[in-house]
Amino acid sequence: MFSKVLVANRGEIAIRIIRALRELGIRSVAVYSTADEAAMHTRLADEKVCIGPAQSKSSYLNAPALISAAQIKGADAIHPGYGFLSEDPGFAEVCEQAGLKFIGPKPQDIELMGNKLKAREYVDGLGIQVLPGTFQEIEDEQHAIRTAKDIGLPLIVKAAEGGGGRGMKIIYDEDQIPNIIKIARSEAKSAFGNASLYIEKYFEFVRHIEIQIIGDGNGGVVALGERECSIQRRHQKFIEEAPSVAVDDKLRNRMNDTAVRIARHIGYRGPGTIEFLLDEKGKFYFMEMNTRLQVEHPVTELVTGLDIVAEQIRIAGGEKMTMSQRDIRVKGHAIECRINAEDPQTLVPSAGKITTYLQPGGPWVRVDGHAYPGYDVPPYYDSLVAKLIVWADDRDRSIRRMQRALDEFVIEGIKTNIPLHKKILASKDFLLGNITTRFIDKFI
Ligand code: MV4
Repeated sequence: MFSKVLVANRGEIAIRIIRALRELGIRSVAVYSTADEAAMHTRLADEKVCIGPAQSKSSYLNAPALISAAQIKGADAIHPGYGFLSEDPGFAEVCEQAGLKFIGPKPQDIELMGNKLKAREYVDGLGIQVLPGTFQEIEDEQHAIRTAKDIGLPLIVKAAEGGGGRGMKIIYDEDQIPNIIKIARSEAKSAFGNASLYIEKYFEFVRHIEIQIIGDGNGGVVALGERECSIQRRHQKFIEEAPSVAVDDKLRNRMNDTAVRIARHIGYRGPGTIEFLLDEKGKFYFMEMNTRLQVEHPVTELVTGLDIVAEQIRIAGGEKMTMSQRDIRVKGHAIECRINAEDPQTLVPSAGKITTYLQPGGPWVRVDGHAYPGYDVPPYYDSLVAKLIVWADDRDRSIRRMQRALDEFVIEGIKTNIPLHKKILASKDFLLGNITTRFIDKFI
C-alpha cells in the first residue's frame, strides 16, 4: 500500500480524498494555487506544496508542477479527484512514467471512453443498446441531413471529445442543420481541440440514470446501483438521488448487469460510471462512461454503506477488492443538493467573502464542503461550495430531512442556490418523482 499520496485537486473533493487517506493510515500532500493559500484542504493534509498562480492552467492543470511536487515530497501516488486532470490519459501516462501510481483507470481506458464516439462503437459492439445515431463522425452537412432522414427529428449534435453535455446542440428543424453543424464544429475545435462531431436522436422527456461500478483492473467488477441525475442546470447536475423512483429491483439488476458487462470487458480499474437514458417504457440506452470518481458518489455511499474513495485507493495500491456483488444492498434513500456560490437568476458565479457560515447537522446529514466563516470564495474555479447529502429509510422522509437541513444552512456574504433547492424540494412534481431532463426549466 502507499505511504504518501499527493492530491491533485482542491475544494471539497480534495478534502474527501484526504479524509479517506487519513483513515487508511496514508500520509497526504495537498497542492494549492496562490489563490488557495487559506483553503481548507491545505489545512487538513499532512503536507502542502504551492504549485503555481491562481489560473487553473498554471496550477491544478500544470502536470509538470504536480509531478515535481509529488517527487519532492516523496509521494508514491497521485489522486486526481474529478475535473482538472482526472480524465487526461496523457497525465495518467506521465505519472506512471515518473514512477507515480495514478489513482484511476488505465490510460487506454480513459482514452477509449473519453472519445464518446469510440465509446459508442465499443459498447454497440458488445450488443448493448446505445442511443440511436451515428458511429462515424459527421463529415459534412449532407451527412447530417441524411442522418436526420434516417433517424428522424429532433436530433442532438455532440462533440466526440466532449461529454457531460458540454458542446451539445439540439436540432428541431432540418433547416437548422447546416448552421448548427458549423457552430458546433468550431466550438468543439476551440473547447476540446477536436472538431469531431456525432449525432444522436434527441430524447426529450426521459431520465438520466447512471450506474456506479468499481472494477479491480482484472475483470472483477461490482455494480452499486443507480443514481437519478435528471435534474441538471446547463448540464451541471443540480440534485441527485439514489435509488430512482423509476427503477425497480428487476430494472436495477438489468442496468447493473449491463454496466458490469461494459466494465468487465475493458478490465476496468477503480470507480466508474455508466450513463444511460431511461424512457417511460423502461427501455434504457447507453449514453457515455465517466472514468473518474464523480461529484455525486456520496449518495451511493449512503445507500450502500460503502466507502468508494477508500476502495479506489486500496485497489490502486494493489489490494484485493473488499466488495463483492453478493453483499451489496441498496437500503433507504439518499439525496444530494449541490450548493453553488452563484446568482440564482443569472447563474453568474458569486465570489467573495462568506461572512456567516452555519452548516446543518443532526442524524443522517452529511456535508462535503470546504467553506468556513470568513472564507473568501476565489473567482477562478468551479462555484461548488458544498454538497449537502441526507439519508432516510424512504424517499418522503429523505425529502423532509433535506428540507430541514436546507433550512438550517446559513451562508451569508455571497449568493447561493439554496433558495432554488428549497423551491424544487417543495414542488409537487418532485415529491411525486415526476422528474425528467426537462424538469428544472419550469423553475427558472
Ligand atoms: C441526451 C439527452 C437526450 N437525448 N442525449 C446531458 C448530459 C450528458 N451526459 C448528456 N445529456 C443528455 N444527452 C440524447 N440523445 C438528454 C441529456 C440530458 C439533458 C438534456 C437537456 C437538459 C437537461 C438534461 C439533463 C440530463 C441529460
